[in-house]
Amino acid sequence: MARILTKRNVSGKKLRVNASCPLPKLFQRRTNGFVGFYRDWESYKNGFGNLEGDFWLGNEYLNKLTEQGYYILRIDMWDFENNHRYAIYNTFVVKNERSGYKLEVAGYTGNAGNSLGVHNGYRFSTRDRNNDVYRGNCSEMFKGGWWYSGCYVSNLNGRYLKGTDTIGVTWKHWKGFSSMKATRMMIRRA
Ligand SMILES: [Ca+2]
Repeated sequence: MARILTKRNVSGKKLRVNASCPLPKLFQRRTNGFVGFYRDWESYKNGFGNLEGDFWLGNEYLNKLTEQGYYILRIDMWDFENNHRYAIYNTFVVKNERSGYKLEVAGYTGNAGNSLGVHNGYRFSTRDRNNDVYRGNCSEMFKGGWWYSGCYVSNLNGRYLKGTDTIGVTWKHWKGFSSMKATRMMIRRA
């Protein structure tokens, strides 16, 4: 039996979410710099961007889905030479807003290296919501919204750029501070 949740999508329209759907659900995509990811709390909460292009589906959406079922997280990434790597986590939960959309992630497999594991247990931070454990503001320093700890080992919502820069779209276990050409993050019912 399908469980339908009602959510507002990135343009504010209500959408129906089939919570029992086994198909992968894309919630982040980077392919170019046309959509800026240096956004505030409300933007990351409700989602932004273009579902046909680059977007973040929304922390509220992730919370609603992942707290009521078991979800696997899959992350794919490509460098500017079109090499591809992936990371899979067999546990992925985004806690509610009150918790700061705290991340629970475990069970890494893949070939990209485990650059999200150290973010386990940390709250989401945006430029206007300093929830990290560093004395400064990690989001402001590294130009993204993420589960910064003190500050990061991955920064997939960083600034889209070509080259090596700490504010880029980075996954340290694979490419260090070399920014990615493309990324996508998706969840699938376990
Ligand atoms: Ca801080």
